[in-house]
Amino acid sequence: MLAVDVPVLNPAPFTGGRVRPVAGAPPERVVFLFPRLAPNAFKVLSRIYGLGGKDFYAADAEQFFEQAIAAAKLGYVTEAFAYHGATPGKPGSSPRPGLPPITAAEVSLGMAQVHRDETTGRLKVELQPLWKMTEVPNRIGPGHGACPGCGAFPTLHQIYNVLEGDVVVLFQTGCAMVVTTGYPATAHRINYVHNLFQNGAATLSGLVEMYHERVRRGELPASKDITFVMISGDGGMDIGMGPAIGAANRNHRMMIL
Ligand SMILES: Cc1ncc(C[n+]2csc(CCOP(=O)(O)OP(=O)(O)O)c2C)c(N)n1
Ligand code: SF4
Repeated sequence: MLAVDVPVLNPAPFTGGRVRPVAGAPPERVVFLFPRLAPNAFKVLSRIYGLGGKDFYAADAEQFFEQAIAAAKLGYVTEAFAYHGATPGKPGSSPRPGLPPITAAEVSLGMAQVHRDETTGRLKVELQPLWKMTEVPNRIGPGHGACPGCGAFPTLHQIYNVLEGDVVVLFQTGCAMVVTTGYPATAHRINYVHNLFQNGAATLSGLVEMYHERVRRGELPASKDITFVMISGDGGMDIGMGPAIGAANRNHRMMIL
């Protein structure tokens, strides 16, 4: 038996079925004794609801109770997992094929040369002219939902132009993330991750460390060209300020833009 000690405001006589109060318990507390349950005696029905902002009404909840009661009466669960109230769409259809992922070779065109000045220790960066940079294919595909004239994407393109090799990018929540990731498509032609303002820096720094650790163990091929970049806005730099400063203090090999 399993004993559960429950404080009660109104210790009325308990008339439950298999669960019963212990005789002689003080009047302000009731100790219930539950028959010890066999392993896996619980039956679980998982239901996902509210997808796509669908409302959830009392009638929906009643359906859940009816399904639970039916399972209890049957003694087993016929449908362990189901979506509730979701529109199935067109199950056979698939999105139109988009542009292929960008390869590292396509974007490694020498748009920036970096030299260390050995006397001062400073880095000297020489950039190709902007007209020359137009040769670099964009890691963000065209046709996304940004407003015409949005400044975010030319800026990103300029940064991407000078980053050679593989790039893993994490966008925090914000307009640039929303307009490029309309389900089921994506405009990102490189490895892309999204996470929340307060999680972005922790997520990307974790990926950085996981990557280098797996390279160290010989589980991933070493690439000296991989760059981890987090794209942040004022959301990420106020709600996510602490994790971003933490990532900077820990000195992970990543960039925050
Ligand atoms: C964890 C979390 N907190 C708060 C919000 C609400 N929120 C949505 S967008 C946004 C501001 C985003 O600003 P910014 O990062 O500059 O992006 P942009 O203005 O380009 O959309 C906030 C606070 C959210 N989506 N998620
Ligand atoms: S940030 Fe968003 S709302 Fe602003 S111009 Fe760009 S796409 Fe439009």
